[in-house]
Order: sequence, then C-alpha cells, then structure tokens
Amino acid sequence: MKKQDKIKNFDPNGIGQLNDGMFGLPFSVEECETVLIPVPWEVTVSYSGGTADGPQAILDASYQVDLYDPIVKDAWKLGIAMDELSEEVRQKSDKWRLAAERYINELANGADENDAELKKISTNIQAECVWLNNWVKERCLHYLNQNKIVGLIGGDHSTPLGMMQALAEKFGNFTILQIDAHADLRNAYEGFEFSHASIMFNALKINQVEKLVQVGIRDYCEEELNLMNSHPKVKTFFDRDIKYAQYNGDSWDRIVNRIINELPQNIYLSFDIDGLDPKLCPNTGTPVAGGFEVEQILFLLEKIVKSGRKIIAFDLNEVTPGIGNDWDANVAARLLYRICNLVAMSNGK
Ligand SMILES: [Mn+2]
Repeated sequence: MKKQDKIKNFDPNGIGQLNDGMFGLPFSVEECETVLIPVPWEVTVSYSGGTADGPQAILDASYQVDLYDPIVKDAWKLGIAMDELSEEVRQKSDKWRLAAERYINELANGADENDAELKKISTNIQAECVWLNNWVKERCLHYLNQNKIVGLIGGDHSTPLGMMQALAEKFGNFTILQIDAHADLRNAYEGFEFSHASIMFNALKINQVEKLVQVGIRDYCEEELNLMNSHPKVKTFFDRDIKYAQYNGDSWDRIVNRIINELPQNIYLSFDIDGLDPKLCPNTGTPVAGGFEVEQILFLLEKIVKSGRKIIAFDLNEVTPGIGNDWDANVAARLLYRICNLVAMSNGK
C-alpha cells in the first residue's frame, strides 16, 4: 500500500496496536519524514543503570500517545519511525558496562590505575566507545543522506557524539541547545574519555559546534563552572538563576526570549530527561531536584521554531523505565511526539 493510501485508511482517533509502528503509525521507515535511531548503550553510567532499556520502553509507551498535536496540524501524516534496535549495540553495552563497573570499583578500593590488567580494561572500553561513536555516526549519515530528519534515543548522554559528528559533516556549523540538570563538561569522568558526564566537553572539540547553550543546569563541579565561565563558546542558563528571576517577577516568556537571543540559525537539541523535574523522570540515572515542567520546554521549543530558527536534529537521552512502572517512558513518549512534530515544522515539513 502506498503512503497516501495508508493515510486514507488510517484512523488517527483509533487505538494504537502493539504490532503497529512507533506511536501506532502505519508507516515504514522509508515512508517516514522522521527516523528515530535507538542507542541502547550505558557503558559509562556511574550511578544507577537501566537507560539502555529506554528506547524499547519509549516504543512500548508510544502506542498510548494520542496523535492530536495542538501546534502542528495533521502531524501524524508526516510519519515517525523507530529504526531497528541493534542487538550488537545492546550486547556490547551489557558486556562493557560490567567491565566498567569492575574498573571503577577497583580504583575506588585503592587499586593502582597503572596496573596492567586495569589498563587493559580501560583501553578496551575506550575502543568500544569509539566503535559506538562511529556506529552512531554511520546510522545518522545513512538517514541524513535520504533527507530524513533524525532523532537519537539513548541510552546514556554519551550516545549522541557520533550524531553531532555526522551533522557537522552534513550541515557545517550548528549550535547545541542542551537541556540538562548537569553540565556534562568534565574532561573524562571516572577514567573514561567518552563518559556521559563528558559529552559536551567532547562536543566542543568538534569545530563546527559554534556554540553551546545550556539550560536548567543545577549540578556541576568547580572545574566545570570555571569552564562555563571562561569558554567563549559556552553560555549557561542555570536553573537557580531562572528560578530566582521568576521569584522576582520575571516571566518564563522573557527568559525564553533571552535564551533564544543566544541561538543562531541552526540548532541541535540535546535533551537529557533529567533536565525536567525528577517527578517526571524518577528512575533516570542521576536525578537532581529542581528542573522544568514538560510544557515549559515545549513552550521554549515552539518559540524557537516560530522565530524561524531551524532544529536540524535532536536527541532524547537518559530515559530509564522503572521496574514494573512505565511512568518515565510515558512522559518521554508524549514529549518525544511533540518534539518530533516541532522539529519537522522547523524543517518546513
Ligand atoms: Mn546529561
């Protein structure tokens, strides 16, 4: 059946079936304007695990999402598909996460990091992280070269580095808009260069990343603060400053205008779910009190799109399903649907 016929035969008011595609949509990957690349990877996760299960949990929760979008008319017709979940990525993640845990524990217990066996583990983990970055880059380029909009679904926050490299190759200069509780500006963390806590430090090494605008940051070390204050490409909107401005009568609308003023034309959205209030993502790996409501972020993204700026691609990471509870994935799936539609709109779809 052709896409047009599928659209004609599909009832957007009906109930999503588990064997349908993402969000219960009837389209193949080829027929969709937006492709979501799942990356079930959490090798360097330091606190509590489970985010490698994020993509499957979001897919499962997506069937419950109602397809009416208040901003983008008939948004569902554009089509959103999730690419196949890679068994290889998942197996490597499980294997090397165990090795990483052992490495961290032994160092914490006083082992010498120059110990030959420990060195071998860290060298192997480094090589696997490089492999993952290349894998992500290749998957992204595969779809970017078909003129699809791509979104990446983590996995931990280390996963989008390869995507940023792909975008640099495909589009040239862009700015990263990071929604996050953490600054993620550590120069390696727990011995791992490609740590979730180092993603923006590594992103800043990509020449085409002309700027990093951080929003909602509320957990960081002094070294990161020094970098935020001194790096010419970094502009940080701390959660505390945003809240204090609001306590003093400033509006979210005016704060959003100040954020948008920092953004050039081409934007990559890197969305760590822990940027939200942890009541919306209680199972995420490193939750921090504070943060945003869902609609606050959608308000920001809608204003960005309506300003004529373009969100060239995005990621949503660190979503972690709770045991026997799909709340985190439920929030993420609804948020993801609205983000996909706004990003499609900003790309003139
Ligand atoms: Mn993060």
